[in-house]
Amino acid sequence: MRALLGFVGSLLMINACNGWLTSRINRMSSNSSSYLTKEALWLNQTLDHFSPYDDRKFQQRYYEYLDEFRIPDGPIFLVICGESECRGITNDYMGVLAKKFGAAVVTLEHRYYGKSSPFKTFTTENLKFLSSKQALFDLASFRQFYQESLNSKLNRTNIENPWFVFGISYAGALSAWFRLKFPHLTCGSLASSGVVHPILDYYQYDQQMGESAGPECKAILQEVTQLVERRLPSDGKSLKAKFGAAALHIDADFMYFLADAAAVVFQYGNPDKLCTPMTEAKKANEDLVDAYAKYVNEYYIGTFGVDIEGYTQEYLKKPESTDRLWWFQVCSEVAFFQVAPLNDSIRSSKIDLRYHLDLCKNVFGEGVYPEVDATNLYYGGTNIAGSKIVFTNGSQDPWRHASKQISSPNMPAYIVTCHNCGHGSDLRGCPQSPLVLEGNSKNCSSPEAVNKVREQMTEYIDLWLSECHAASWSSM
Ligand SMILES: *[C@@H]1O[C@H](CO)[C@@H](O)[C@H](O)[C@H]1NC(C)=O
Ligand SMILES: *[C@@H]1O[C@H](CO)[C@@H](O)[C@H](O)[C@H]1NC(C)=O
Ligand SMILES: *[C@@H]1O[C@H](CO)[C@@H](O)[C@H](O)[C@H]1NC(C)=O
Ligand SMILES: *[C@@H]1O[C@H](CO)[C@@H](O)[C@H](O)[C@H]1NC(C)=O
Ligand SMILES: *[C@@H]1O[C@H](CO)[C@@H](O)[C@H](O)[C@H]1NC(C)=O
Ligand SMILES: CC(=O)N[C@H]1CO[C@H](CO)[C@@H](O)[C@@H]1O
Repeated sequence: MRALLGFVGSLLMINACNGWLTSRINRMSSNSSSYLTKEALWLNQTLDHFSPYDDRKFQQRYYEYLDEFRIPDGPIFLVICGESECRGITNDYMGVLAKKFGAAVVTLEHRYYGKSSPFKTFTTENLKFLSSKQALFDLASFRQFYQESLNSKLNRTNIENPWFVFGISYAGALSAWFRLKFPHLTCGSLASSGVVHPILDYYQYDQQMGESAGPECKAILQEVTQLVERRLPSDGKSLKAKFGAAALHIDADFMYFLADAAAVVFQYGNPDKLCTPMTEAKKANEDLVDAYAKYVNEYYIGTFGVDIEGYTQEYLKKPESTDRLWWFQVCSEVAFFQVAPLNDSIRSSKIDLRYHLDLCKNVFGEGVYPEVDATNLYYGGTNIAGSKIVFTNGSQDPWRHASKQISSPNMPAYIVTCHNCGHGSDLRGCPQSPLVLEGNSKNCSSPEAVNKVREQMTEYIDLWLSECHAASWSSM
């Protein structure tokens, strides 16, 4: 998680990242009722879509859920899996949408993650085919492959079902970008907390944490950072041990870990798990570092299940470490470095651009650099010239400033506003850890806010699917 888009983490399970966004959540639960299906299917995928000479293939995993499918002409919902292992089709609000629309739901594991890796080890050389551009092409060729295999199952040729793509977080960005780059292959897109705007120094992440925490809790978290910074030089070893983080030899890695530990509650809709005990400790005049250590051990390491090892650069350098994957995408393509803002930061000012660039260099070697400008040139950032894309964001989610928050014609944007509305709340409900099944909105501090946005996005899905249908009938 350092990367924290998804989270690099370790055992959650909702959907996406290893990087930052999501993956922790993904690994969190292996409860089979958390999935609509876990039965893996495979296709042979092209390793390099952009080389005219290289015809190597690798095996890519996918899933299909047909229980609600209205044969033969129901829509096909492609749920994009992001930067983490994809263990099945998550049983979140997608299950409700499938029922409502009589849709088949399919999910493709992102190349390199989980069981869809072309290589056994992730040396920097082996990672060269890991990019959002290759991943989008994978999705396009999967879309054709699946439509053809469905056609042959139904004993027909040249028929197109209406498709719609979905994704959360990095996968949300892929969802928007898929519609942008392959508009003929989908009727529309939902980009839930889709981070379509790669930013080199993403200081807004920390700022949003502060805003979500509110002035009182923010001031306490800032005080914790100052206390830790003051004690580190003389008492580093025992201080780190208190947090179960003795393995973090590099002080800035430790400070990053402490910042992530706080971030997670805002990202996944649990602000009170952190702010309540910290405010109480402050009122009782307790040692704030001890109170924070208690929270980190019980919640971040305990309940949330983060793995400290993922924060050590020694570990990230090992070619077999799967945490390298998202970091590689970060260090080569999208950055989103969660740096300290110049002013009023929660995290340590040691977490700056230099820290991240050094990490990239240390972990991947000279020559890997986050080409954020090139990425934005390719996709357009918040000026994305797409159409029929719904953008949704949670009001408390530190990632929302990397998404598209302003509506434009044909690309409506909604914000899900509530006290615990975080990353992907529209599809996952809240809070997301401990995991709430089926994207339930009942534990959101304002379920109506979530349900309202769900209604709005459902109207667009309906409209765009029907326009797609009309077009495909008229061309026949
Ligand atoms: C799995 O889900 C079921 C149904 O929601 C629940 O009763 C059970 O406690 C869950 N098990 C675990 C290990 O989370
Ligand atoms: C993938 O390739 C292997 C080896 O060439 C082949 O045996 C298998 O049938 C292919 N799978 C699909 C789904 O085409
Ligand atoms: C598919 O079409 C073929 C040729 O018309 C026919 O023999 C076969 O019974 C059909 N199968 C199904 C499942 O409809
Ligand atoms: C620093 O942040 C505070 C609170 O957000 C703001 O009032 C102040 O104007 C900022 N100062 C500078 C120099 O940006
Ligand atoms: C949801 O709310 C109910 C009470 O309204 C509470 O008992 C339950 O623990 C909450 N679940 C989560 C995951 O917060
Ligand atoms: C659609 C929507 O509500 N967008 C808002 C998202 O958040 C930004 C920043 O807070 C607002 O300026 C937008 O209006």
